[in-house]
Amino acid sequence: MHIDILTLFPEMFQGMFGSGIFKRAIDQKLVSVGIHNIRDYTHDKHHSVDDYPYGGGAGMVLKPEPIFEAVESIKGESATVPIILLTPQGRLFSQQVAQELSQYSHLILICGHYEGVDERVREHLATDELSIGDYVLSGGELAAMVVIDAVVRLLPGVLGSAASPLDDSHVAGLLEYPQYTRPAIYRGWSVPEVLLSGNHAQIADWRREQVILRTLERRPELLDKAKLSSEEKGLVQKLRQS
Ligand code: 6GU
Repeated sequence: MHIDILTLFPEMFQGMFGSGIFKRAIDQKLVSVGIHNIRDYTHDKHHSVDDYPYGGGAGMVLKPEPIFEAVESIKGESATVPIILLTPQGRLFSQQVAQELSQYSHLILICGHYEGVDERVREHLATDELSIGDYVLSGGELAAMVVIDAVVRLLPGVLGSAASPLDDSHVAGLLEYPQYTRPAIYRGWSVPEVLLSGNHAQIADWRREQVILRTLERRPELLDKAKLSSEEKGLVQKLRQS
């Protein structure tokens, strides 16, 4: 996958791509990233990226020309690459959207800033708009990083063979079971007995029950949407009654 990012603050992305799973994924050529400064696509002598809103009001609005020109120069001939505007007005990002985006070989992300982006960018350039939640960030950069993180870790080979993204919370629409490692007793707090038993069938049953229990306690609304086996549905019934 190749990801192009249009931003006024390219330096914000250095940390993310310089370490951890991203650095490894980039070194292994599983993903490549182009970080483009929107300001580089201006032509006036002040390199203006924003201007006052027509009709008045507070704040500045990102001008359309540099954003259109940046996208057009990056996109080349491809007609199918998603052009995603990060904005609090976008559709809500989720694991399902991450999975959907992970199927593309190329993504273009536009980070909005200031009070907004000229509406013609939404209408005539962006093919999708994403928000990462119901709160306002000062720019789309952190949102772009969230989207990229969730998408890139789904790409084949990025997490390595041992860790499977299929077990993650939210992949099946439910929360993950609790995890423990050594020591078996820490400050008097013991690891659940069943996990030390070596009985894999019992461990699997316990984990399935924990998944349902946790989700019921913390995010009950997820259970209504999740695809449950008939056994799991029985478990929900039982736990709801107890
Ligand atoms: Cl994508 N952008 C901004 N500025 N704020 C947000 C957001 C995006 N998603 C949630 N809040």
